[in-house]
Amino acid sequence: MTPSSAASAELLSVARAVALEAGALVLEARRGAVEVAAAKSSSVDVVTQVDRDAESLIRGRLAELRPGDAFFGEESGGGSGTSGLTWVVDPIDGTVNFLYGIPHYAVSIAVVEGEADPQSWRALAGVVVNPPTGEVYSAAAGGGAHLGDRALRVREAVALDQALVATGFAYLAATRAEQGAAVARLLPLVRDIRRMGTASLDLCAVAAGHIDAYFERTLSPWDHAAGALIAAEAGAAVTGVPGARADHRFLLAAHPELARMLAPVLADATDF
Ligand code: LIP
Repeated sequence: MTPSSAASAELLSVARAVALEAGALVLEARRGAVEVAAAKSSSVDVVTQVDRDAESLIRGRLAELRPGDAFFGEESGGGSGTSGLTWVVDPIDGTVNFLYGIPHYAVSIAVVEGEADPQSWRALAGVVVNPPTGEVYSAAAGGGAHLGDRALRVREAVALDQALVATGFAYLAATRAEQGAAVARLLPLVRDIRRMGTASLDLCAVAAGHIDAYFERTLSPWDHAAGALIAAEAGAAVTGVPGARADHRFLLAAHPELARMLAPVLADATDF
């Protein structure tokens, strides 16, 4: 049974409290030396011990606060539950920014009804915390999107050649070559491109009106679960490949009118 708005508000409160705790751990760790603990899908897809420690804190606190819920995290994988709810967690989204000390990374925590499958889940609440800036983006389903206590709304739609568009690239060189070629085709058609390195914050930037659109391929569920809800609750259309929801194949977030203009251009540029 879908939780009530009061239950979603409670879930949001849990997500915010745990994200802030993890954010404090990450920020403190960044004051010292940070080293690569391991490489994952490629030599540049790295994880630090801080990623692992932050996810361990988040997983432990959620087990205390929400013992019947399932968990799905970037670093420690899945864990079953009995409640029908799943927490989808990226302990440090923008790990490479974190590793280099670029103050643009986030703790992203979402809770969904169902499994951690973007094609079937119903996002109930999401929080994205940027520890270096203290920004706390949040949304509950049907409750709007907020930065702190300020309500967020996407920018009004602009013409394609006025659109400031953010994107990101994969960790595999061959995929980056395709993505770079797609951006090269897109760049003369729009105002400009931004590549900021953190999907969840890119989605929050759409919600806050700091960019007109964001698209990316090869994202994982934990990259977009919270940010996509925040963007949607701020009035953005968040879409995937034609006929599907946003997932690893493709994600686009923008004002609905701009999304309608941009989707076919991106489909042509990215050959999906
Ligand atoms: C990152 C995403 C970003 C993408 C990066 C990377 P991570 O997630 O947030 O949008 O362009 O390549 O996937 O790996 O830092 O959690």
